[in-house]
Formats: sequence, structure tokens, C-alpha cells
Amino acid sequence: MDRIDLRSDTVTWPTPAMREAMATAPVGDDVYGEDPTVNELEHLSAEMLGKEAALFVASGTMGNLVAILTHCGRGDEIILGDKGHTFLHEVGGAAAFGGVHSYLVPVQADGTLALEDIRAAVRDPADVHYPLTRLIVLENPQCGVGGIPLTPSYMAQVGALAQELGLRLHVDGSRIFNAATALNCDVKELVAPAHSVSFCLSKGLCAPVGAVLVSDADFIRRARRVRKGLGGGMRQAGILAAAGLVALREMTCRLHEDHANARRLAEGLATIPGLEVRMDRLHINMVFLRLADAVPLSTSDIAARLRRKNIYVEGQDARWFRLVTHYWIRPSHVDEVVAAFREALT
Ligand code: TLP
Repeated sequence: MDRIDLRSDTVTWPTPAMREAMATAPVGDDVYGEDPTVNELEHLSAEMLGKEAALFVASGTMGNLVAILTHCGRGDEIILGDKGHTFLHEVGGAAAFGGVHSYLVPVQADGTLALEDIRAAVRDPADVHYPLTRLIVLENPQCGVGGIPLTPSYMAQVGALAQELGLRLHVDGSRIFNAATALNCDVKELVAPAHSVSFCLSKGLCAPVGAVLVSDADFIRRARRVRKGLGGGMRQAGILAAAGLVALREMTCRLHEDHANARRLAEGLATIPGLEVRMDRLHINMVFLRLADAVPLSTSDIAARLRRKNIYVEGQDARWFRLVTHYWIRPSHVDEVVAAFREALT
């Protein structure tokens, strides 16, 4: 990369192996089901996540939207977290395109939705005043409150609750491999209680485009129709899927390096007066820090100073930064960033 970019892991470029695979991928018309590379990607995704089938989609947002529209009909309701990406940053797509209503419950400081809050959110289906509750949406890792991985045991509890209540469970697993890495568990175990999961091939896995929705075969058959309706039926998409295959085979097993760099960054920044680093939110490839009240600069002032050194950072607001490490960030870059922050603050 030609810069040190910590604004997100969405900024990652494809690796040389991905560019090579993209250039040589066998392709076909995926709407006919004839793209061998897409088929291979879907097969491998389902296998790695322990589900029957998979669907290649354009983005994480599309994966969540296709899942919700496949689980729900117009006027149905989903239970989701008030700090979840699906509620905050997906354009209200469930309501806009599916007529699906959202019932928000608070995301707790540990990233979970409290089981009693989920239970209390379920509507009485016999009462004609209410929409029908269909689906629980969890985000794992929960990125809005600190990139917190939700444990297999919590996932199992929500899965059991969904079963008891006759609901389905969808997981926005945009960075699910980061969660599995942080928890040192098999991703299959983490998503076993979910009926559907979407995960991104872009972001920390470095593919230029794409996400995958996994579930049982019947659900994926129906989801394929929803994707087509949203304009997401792609043709020779094997060019993109080829990078996704490299992402799954080569990138899922190296995420601990990004997590170690995030720790190195957090520990370095924590030595700088004026920076309050949330060490308790250090789980995956994200570092959260706040400018102390005494610091007369805002996050945009500091971002502007760092930009002169070709370092890209972004504030979540005037006081908080989220810094994200990824494949293109090496330990030496981390040390440069720490030095640049120190200089900007003195
Ligand atoms: N997140 C982006 C921004 O949209 C905030 C980021 O920089 O982190 N689920 C989660 C948990 C996400 O963080 C994101 C992207 C998505 C879904 C959507 O993925 P895309 O961008 O592929 O639609």
C-alpha cells in the first residue's frame, strides 16, 4: 500500500496472490449457476462455516439485507441491537426494501443483547395490534461497542432462546473470522446456533469485493431469488470469487497478526499523555481511544497532522478514534503511527 491507512480494514487492497487468481480464474454465467469459481467459493464457504449452502453477494450490507428479506415478509419484525451495524449503517434497507420493522434492544457493554431484553421484545402473536416477531439479528464481533467477540456459549444461549420462542437467528458475522481468532475457537462452533450468517471477504480478509451468506440449502435457494430481485445476480463473478477463495484459504489463518499489531499500537499509544486507550476493548484488530479533556485538539485536527505524514486515521466523533489494523499494516508502520501521534500531541 502507498500509505498507512488505519481508518478501517475496508481499505485493504487485494494481495498479489489474489490479483493472480483473479486474472486466471475460470468463469461462467453465475445466474445460470455456471461459474465454477463462484460455485467453488460457495462450496468452501458453506464447508468452513459448517452450513449446507452459501450465496456470494456484493457486500456485507447486501448479505444482511438478503438474509432479512429471506427470513421475513412485509410487516414482520426483527429484534436487533441499537448499536448494531444493521441498524445504524445499512440505510434502513430492511424497512426500505422489505417493509420489515425493527425492534431495538440495547447493546450491552460486553457486546451482547441481554437475554431478558430479547425475551421482552417478542410480541404476542395473538394480539392484532402487533407485527409478528420473526428474527433475532446478532453482530459478532460486535464492532460498535469495541470489536467484542461474542462467545460460543452466549451464541448457544441465544440460539436456544430463538428455538424456544419460535424465532430464527441471523448473525452479521462481517468479521466472524476475527472473532473466532480472538476466541481461539473454530468458526463452525461460533455460528452453529445461527440459521444464517453473512461474512465479508473484503475487510480483514483483503478481497476487493464480496461477502457470503450461509445457511441451509432451502434458505439459500430462496435467498438466491431475493438477491436477483435486488439486482445482485452477477454474471462472470468468478473474477471476484477467485480473490474470495484466496481470502478463505490464506487470510483467515493469519488474523492473529493483525490482532497482535492492534495490541502493539494500543500499548504504544497508551504511553502518550493525553490519549486514553481503551485496553478493555482490545479484542480484535480494532483500537479505541479517546482524547483526554485537557487536549485542545479534536480528532480531525490530529487526523490532518497525521495526513501530512501519509498516515490516514479518522475520528468516530470529535474525541474518539477507532484505529483498525490489517494485512497491509506491519509492526514498523505501527511504530511510525505511535511516533506521529506523539508528535501531533506535543
Ligand atoms: N463496516 C464499515 C463501515 O460501514 C462502518 C467499517 O468501516 O467498519 N457489518 C459490520 C459489523 C460492518 O462493520 C460492516 C462495514 C458491514 C456489516 C457492511 O459491510 P459492507 O461495507 O461490505 O457493506
